[in-house]
Amino acid sequence: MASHIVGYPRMGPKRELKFALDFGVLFLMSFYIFLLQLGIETVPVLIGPVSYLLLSKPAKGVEKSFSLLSLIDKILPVYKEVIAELKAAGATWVQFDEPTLVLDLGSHQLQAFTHAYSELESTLSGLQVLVETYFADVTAEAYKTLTSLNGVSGFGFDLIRGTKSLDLIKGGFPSGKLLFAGVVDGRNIWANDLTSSLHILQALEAIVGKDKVVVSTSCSLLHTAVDLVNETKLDKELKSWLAFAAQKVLEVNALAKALVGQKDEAFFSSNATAHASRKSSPRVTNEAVQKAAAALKGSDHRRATNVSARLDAQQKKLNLPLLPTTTIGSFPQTMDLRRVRREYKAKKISEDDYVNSIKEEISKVVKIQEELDIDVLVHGEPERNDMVEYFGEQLSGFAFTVNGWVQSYGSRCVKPPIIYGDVSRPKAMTVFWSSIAQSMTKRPMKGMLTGPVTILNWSFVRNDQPRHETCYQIALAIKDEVEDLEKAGITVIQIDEAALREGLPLRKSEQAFYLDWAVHSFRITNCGVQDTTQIHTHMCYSNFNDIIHSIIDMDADVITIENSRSDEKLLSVFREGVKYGAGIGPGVYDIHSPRIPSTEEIADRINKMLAVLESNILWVNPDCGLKTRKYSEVKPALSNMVAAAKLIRTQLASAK
Ligand SMILES: *[C@@H]1O[C@H](CO)[C@@H](O)[C@H](O)[C@H]1NC(C)=O
Ligand SMILES: *[C@@H]1O[C@H](CO)[C@@H](O)[C@H](O)[C@H]1NC(C)=O
Ligand SMILES: *[C@@H]1O[C@H](CO)[C@@H](O)[C@H](O)[C@H]1NC(C)=O
Ligand SMILES: CC(=O)N[C@H]1CO[C@H](CO)[C@@H](O)[C@@H]1O
Repeated sequence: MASHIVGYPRMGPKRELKFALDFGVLFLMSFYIFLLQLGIETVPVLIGPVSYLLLSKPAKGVEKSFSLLSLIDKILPVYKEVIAELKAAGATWVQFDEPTLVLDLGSHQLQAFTHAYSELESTLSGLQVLVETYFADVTAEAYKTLTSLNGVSGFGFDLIRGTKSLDLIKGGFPSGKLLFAGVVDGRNIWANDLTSSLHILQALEAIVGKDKVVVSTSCSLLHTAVDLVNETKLDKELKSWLAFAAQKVLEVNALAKALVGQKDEAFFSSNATAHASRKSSPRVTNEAVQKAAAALKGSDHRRATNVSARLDAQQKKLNLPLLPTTTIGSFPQTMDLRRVRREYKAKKISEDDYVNSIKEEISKVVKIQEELDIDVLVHGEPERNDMVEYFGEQLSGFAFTVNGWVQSYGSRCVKPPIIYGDVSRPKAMTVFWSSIAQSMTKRPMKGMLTGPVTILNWSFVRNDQPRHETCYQIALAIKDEVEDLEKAGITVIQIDEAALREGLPLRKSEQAFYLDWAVHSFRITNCGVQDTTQIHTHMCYSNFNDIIHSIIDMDADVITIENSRSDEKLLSVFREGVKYGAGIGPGVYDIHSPRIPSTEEIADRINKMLAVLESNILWVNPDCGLKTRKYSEVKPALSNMVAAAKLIRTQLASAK
């Protein structure tokens, strides 16, 4: 075996956990045998036993101190059974994914690997065994443990992310074993630099021996788009820079052949031409943007006045009641709305008709909110398809695929934009609609933007400059938008950073650097506004207690948080004494469910929050946008929410 695709297609490691040992084995066996009967021999892939436990969550009610690793001897017999079945079916190889080997593991956890593979050794005999790692490089300790495992014939490394693994291999590799070199990026969409990869492979071969290097993708191809072949909207030049899964398979094969002296010169030279064209293309480089982003480095960006003084200035202007009510941004996206957008895109309806339909929808949403007596309104985002695509389509440096879907989780898929060049904003993106919406009401209308970190994380990002540089460029574009909104009279602007927590690197050593540039990028977007302009941000996944100080450092005036599914967790951080002076709106009800919460229930939630947060900083809002809900659910739920806020306001006033 000289080339290898890391388990394609299949479920991601976390998903796999749920299935692996029950349904998964069944699937695995039936797929394996099905393909074998067709005469195609595949490598069956199993999540490795230690990663299986380390990535599992204890069931509810299990004591915190319980170590999942203590279950290892319970699950190894199941692994043995599966391995025996695979052997009986005729398998010659088996792959164990142990992605947790790229985490910061302690010696106890590392010992679990040694123990598990020693236990499996006799069952594995007669099989070729590959242990794969991916998504980052491995530490020196993990490398030592991994390469000393018993019964293993090959080790796989992600050589795209991080450089440590490469150095470790250069420092020594067990003789006679195979090295699965992940030189083709499984998580991005860029064409491989074949010449440079070949050099790396040749250098590795010089260390580990002839015929001991297997060319591989850096991880499963689950994380990239499927095939470039049907991408009709991307131009020829841009397409020549890209490789989706189907193209990556060709790259892996071309590299493997080249390594044994059968280099396809035409393939290599055409890819070299593509690389050269990408490097020198004026579509990629925008001098002015490069300069502006470079000027940000090393300097700090913060609003001049501290948050408590700003909140005072804002309150003078906004004159909001205690426990102000608001929603996160989107209102239900009806079939009609989707049809209008689709027809406009397909040029089936005129611009005038489109604008009028959207205006009508905004007017409806504004009226509903006024009738409900919500304090800070939103326009409902009827013109937007998606939080990132909407902005990407209006920024330069972005491209969009027609079929570039990637599985996000379960049956949910996303179609990330491709950032291929320096990012700039040719013209205002949201001012038109926000101004129209504001003109329909006397109440404050929130301007709604997606933050730079989220745009970055939900896109396929350039690999020819560091992520943070791309992020700074997006931040500057959003900054222009924030300032244009302010000029247009929008006094509350929400900049969503739903993905801030999601982008956190796996390894602790890299987390501080990430948080630093991510938080800095957010501050850049709004450092230029007046004290009286109120900046909100919204975040998903309340599990960010570990980064609470970074969140405070974002210096937003108000933060709303998806919370209602894990109330206690979020509030505990404040109970433990973290000082939070800005406004905060932990979601008071879960919009992911059609259930309509009662007034009492919401009031109870607000009271729980008031036990740990000051009443003058607490906001009342649902936990997320309402786009996936129906009006028949949204209206009564918001009505109860406003009633609950009013109830507690009265109680607070009479308690004085
Ligand atoms: C590409 O389009 C052709 C023709 O419509 C179709 O048969 C094929 O399945 C498509 N391939 C992919 C990968 O979508
Ligand atoms: C914030 O700034 C105001 C005036 O600018 C000052 O009086 C106040 O002490 C500052 N508060 C904090 C917590 O630094
Ligand atoms: C965001 O970034 C993280 C870390 O790189 C990654 O695990 C996650 O899949 C990304 N999200 C999306 C939607 O690409
Ligand atoms: C990703 C990429 O550019 N692949 C190209 C490499 O060269 C061969 C041969 O010309 C093309 O077929 C690939 O599309």
